[in-house]
Amino acid sequence: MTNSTELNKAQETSLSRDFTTLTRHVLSQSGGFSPAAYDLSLLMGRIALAGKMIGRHLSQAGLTADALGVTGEINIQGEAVKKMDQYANRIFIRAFEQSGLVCRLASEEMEKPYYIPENCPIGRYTLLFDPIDGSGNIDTNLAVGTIFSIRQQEGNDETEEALDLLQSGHKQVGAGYILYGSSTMFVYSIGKGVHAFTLDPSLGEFILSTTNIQIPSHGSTYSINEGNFWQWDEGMREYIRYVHKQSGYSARYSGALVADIHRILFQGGVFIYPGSQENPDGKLRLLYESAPLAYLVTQAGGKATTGSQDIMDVVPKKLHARTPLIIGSPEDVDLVLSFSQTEVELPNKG
Ligand code: AFP
Repeated sequence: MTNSTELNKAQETSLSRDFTTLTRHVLSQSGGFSPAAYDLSLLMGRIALAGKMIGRHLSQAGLTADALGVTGEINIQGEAVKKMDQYANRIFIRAFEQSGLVCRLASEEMEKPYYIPENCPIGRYTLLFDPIDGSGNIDTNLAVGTIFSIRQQEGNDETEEALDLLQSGHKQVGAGYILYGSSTMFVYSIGKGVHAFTLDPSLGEFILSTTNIQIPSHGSTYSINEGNFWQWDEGMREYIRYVHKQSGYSARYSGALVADIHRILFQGGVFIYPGSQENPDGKLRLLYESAPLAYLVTQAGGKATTGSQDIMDVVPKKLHARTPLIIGSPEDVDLVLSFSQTEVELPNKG
């Protein structure tokens, strides 16, 4: 009797878990069954579909013709375009054509926003995304990600500068990432906490795996490309010397922002991509890398700053603007800032 009751309970738990799919969760998070809630859940479902297709392509990367290596083109950032970058960008465009959801897409791979005129009278949203973050990892079968930011469609600026997109991170109505790692995960927020879903390949569905993620206030990880040490200002170099002298810190840096942030979201710590003498604004792009991750990490109780300004407050001057980034557990972000800002209380640096 006890055994069968326990069995029923276990079955109930696993059934209720398996039925909490991503789109159902978004619907319940956006407060009911209004047309706006349906639109947002459909939109998130299309992003998830794009993610599943990208994940499928990545999982066969060594076996298909157009997954590894570069196309021979140079993108707007001056970087060599990888075949997967181009493929994933096309997947996003196809996922939103004729969806009626998104009027405009902007990505790392496109110089100007991509308009979908047939969606514009009804599409309420603009989607900004980095189709493959960390694409340098693909050829060696390491983790990569996709980052996305959702904004309400405002205005109809079709100029190259897309002036109506040049607004702060507070304009985001949702953001998230997909991590293609040992499993494929979808992590998102629409301003009501941060929630993680794991792709169940047998169902083809993202199933809720962790709800209301809270970033630890401190973690042992510091994540930064120390190869650039001599290009940073003295404050940043001092921070690195400090963690080298302390016990309890571990350097972890994968070359894919999404993978590094995912670790920090769950286990705490700090990710840093500072400005350098050559590139004072660093490498990372504000609108589709730093701002969406700042939105998520802030929702989880963390912090994100350029070093002098909250990332969420930064108003970009152009679509592909870059920004330095210090992001993660609040105590660890404050510690980094303490090496360059006197107004933050200094820890014991003995
Ligand atoms: P790619 O997508 O061009 O590989 O760049 C990845 C990235 O934007 C971010 O995901 C990494 O954290 C960062 O660049 C790595 O840059 P470095 O190689 O300069 O450390």
